[in-house]
Amino acid sequence: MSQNSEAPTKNGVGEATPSFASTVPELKSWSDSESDLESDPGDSASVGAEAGAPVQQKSVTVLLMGMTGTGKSSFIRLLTGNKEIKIGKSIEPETSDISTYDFAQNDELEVTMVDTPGFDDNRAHMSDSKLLQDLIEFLLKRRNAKTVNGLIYLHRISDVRFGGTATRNLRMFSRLCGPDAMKNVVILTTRWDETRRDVAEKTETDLMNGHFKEFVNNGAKLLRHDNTAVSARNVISSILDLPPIGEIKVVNEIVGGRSLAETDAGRELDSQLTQLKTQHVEDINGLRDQYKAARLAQDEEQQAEIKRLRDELLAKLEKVDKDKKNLEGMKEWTFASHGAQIGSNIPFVPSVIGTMVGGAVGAVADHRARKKQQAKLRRAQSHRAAAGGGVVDEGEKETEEVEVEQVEDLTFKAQASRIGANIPFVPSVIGSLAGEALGTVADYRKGTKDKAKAKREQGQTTDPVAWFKGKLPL
Ligand SMILES: Nc1nc2c(ncn2[C@@H]2O[C@H](COP(=O)(O)OP(=O)(O)OP(=O)(O)O)[C@@H](O)[C@H]2O)c(=O)[nH]1
Ligand SMILES: [Mg+2]
Repeated sequence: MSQNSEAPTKNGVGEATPSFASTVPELKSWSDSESDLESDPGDSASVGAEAGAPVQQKSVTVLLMGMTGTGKSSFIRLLTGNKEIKIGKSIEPETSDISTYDFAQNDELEVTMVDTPGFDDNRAHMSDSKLLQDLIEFLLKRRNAKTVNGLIYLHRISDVRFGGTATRNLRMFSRLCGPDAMKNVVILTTRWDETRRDVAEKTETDLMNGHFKEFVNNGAKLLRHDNTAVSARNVISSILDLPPIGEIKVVNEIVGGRSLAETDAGRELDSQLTQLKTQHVEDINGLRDQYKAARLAQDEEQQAEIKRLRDELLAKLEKVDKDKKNLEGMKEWTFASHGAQIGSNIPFVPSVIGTMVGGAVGAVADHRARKKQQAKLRRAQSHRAAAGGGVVDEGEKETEEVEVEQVEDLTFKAQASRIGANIPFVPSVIGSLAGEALGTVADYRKGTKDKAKAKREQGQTTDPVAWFKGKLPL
């Protein structure tokens, strides 16, 4: 039996479920909590089955977070068997992008695991503000399409002290998720395989009464992982039964109109970066006193070492300073300016209209891209003509001509009508007509603009007052 299977599973009220139970995915968990009596997702699913309602989610998404080196990528590799997932060989951070990995739990259920890098100011090529932005953009992109069902926060049980970076990551995680998501959180302690059992258990108790207390009190589970596939699968099984979270706090904040910098997570990061800056300045100043002492003692080796440390700290200070400025710039990063293009919906607007507006935005982009493509094709044609040569391949020429034709045919009217016809819940004829009407107006206005432009280019005036003046004698 794996170590994880012997682990007590702590739920929101701090009860321990029997260890064996957690190894059997089919078993429903037992608890004395009244809320369990009111709603049992397992039971309602089976009632739904009888009534012909959808019985099971087809897709489940699990997001992993935690400090670098805690074993996020290793965990996903164990689950998926994907050998291409890179895991760290040194203390240097390994993962630098957010990546997803899919695997089939069974015939009816696909699980998407999301691997993320940890927040770490020592990371050379990536900043924490960029990571926050990436996380938010990632969550917005998947908004509604694939709701997050579970969040796993990893921590090494072998760490004798809860260091600064661990604290920073845990605080960021807490601010990103918010208390409401905690029922879907698993705090996973790793490296049980390499830690003395009594020491690990003592650390676990300390964590439960200290750093993880707020999480457990809000409903998070505390589980153990011993680096085996069985243990990883048990953890995932405990998440699959959970109902989807909806949106986690940071997404709601952004969609509700806050800028990225003004979300709780953004503010937390700002205060962390300010703290780091102060710390680096203090450390550099402390080194200055040591340097003076080394000079008095004429200890050249010591002087050189202190200078090296100072340069290292200066580089860190510069990086943090840059990161802080970058985060300040994200006061401009709002759902309206960025999120709407990333996410599928617009805040407070019914999804039908949101989809239409989204479609229209997409169609304009599409239109521009096609215009560019048209110009490119034309340039290529005129170059060939200037070079005196035609298109060698007749088939290619034909394709090219069809492409130009398609591009030219792409009026707003045609596009709007196409979008209108696809509005959900609106009969396609009506949607198509409404879209066509809007598109016709847009085309008319565009046509007028184009004519005015052509006249301007020929030196003719389009200003009615000037035109009138031009008609006056003298
Ligand atoms: N013994 C033991 N080693 C582990 C465990 N989990 C991870 N490791 C090792 O810890 C190191 C870091 O693991 P990763 O999976 O790369 O950690 P990560 O959280 O993805 O780290 P970043 O990508 O840098 O954020 C690797 O050498 C793993 O082999 C575990 O449960 N037990
Ligand atoms: Mg990793």
